[in-house]
Amino acid sequence: MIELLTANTPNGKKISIMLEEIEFKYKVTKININKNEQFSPDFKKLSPFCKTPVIIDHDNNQSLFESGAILIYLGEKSGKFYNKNRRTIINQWLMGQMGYVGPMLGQHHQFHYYNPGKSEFGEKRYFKISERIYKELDERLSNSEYLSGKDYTIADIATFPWIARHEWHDIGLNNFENLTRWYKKIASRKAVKKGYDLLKKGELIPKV
Ligand SMILES: N[C@@H](CCC(=O)N[C@@H](CS)C(=O)NCC(=O)O)C(=O)O
Repeated sequence: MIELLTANTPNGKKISIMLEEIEFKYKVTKININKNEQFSPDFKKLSPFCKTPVIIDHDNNQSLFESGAILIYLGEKSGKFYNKNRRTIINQWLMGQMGYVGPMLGQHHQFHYYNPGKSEFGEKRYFKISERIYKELDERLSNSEYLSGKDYTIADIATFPWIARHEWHDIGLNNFENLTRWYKKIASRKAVKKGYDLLKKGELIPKV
C-alpha cells in the first residue's frame, strides 16, 4: 500500500493521478502547508526540503520525496507509463516539467493569482514566461500526440495538473489548439478525474 502525504496542489495531484492510473492501493494523508505542517520534524525526516508530495511505500518501507522521482519509482514499480525503451525521451519532458514548467507557472501563480498588484516586475516576468511555456508545449504537441511521443507517459501526468490551473494563468488555453487537444484528451481519462480529486471532495477538472 502506498501512502501519499501531500497538500492539494499540482505536484500532489501528479501522484494521485499516477496512483489511479496504475491502480495501486493508496491512501492520502493531507499535509496542510498553510499551517506549516511541512516543517514538522517528522515530515522533515521524510522530505529534507520540507516539500510535499512524499510517498511511503508500505510494502517495503521505502519513502520518497520529489514528485518526478516518485513518478519514476511508480512507473518502474508498475511497469506502466514509463516504457523502458523510451526512458531517454520521457526523462527529458519529465525533467523539463520539474525544472521549468512547474517552477515558472508556480511563480506566475504567486505574482498573478495570489498577490496581484505587489510587484509589476514579477507579474510581467512570469506572465511572459508562462505564455512562452504554453507556446512551447503547443509547438511540441503539434507534431507529437503526447509530450514524449505517441504514448501517454509520466511526463504528461507531471505536466497536466499544472496546465489544469489555466484559469489562474489568464493566458487563454483555447488559443493553443494542440495543447487544448492534449488537455481535453487527458482530462477525459477516468483515472485522471479520480486522481484530480485527491481529497475526494468532488473537485472537478477545469474545462477549457
Ligand atoms: N520539486 C518539488 C516541488 C515541491 C513543492 O514545491 N511543493 C510545494 C507544494 S506544491 C510545497 O510543499 N510547498 C510548501 C513550502 O514550500 O513550504 C516536487 O516536485 O516535489
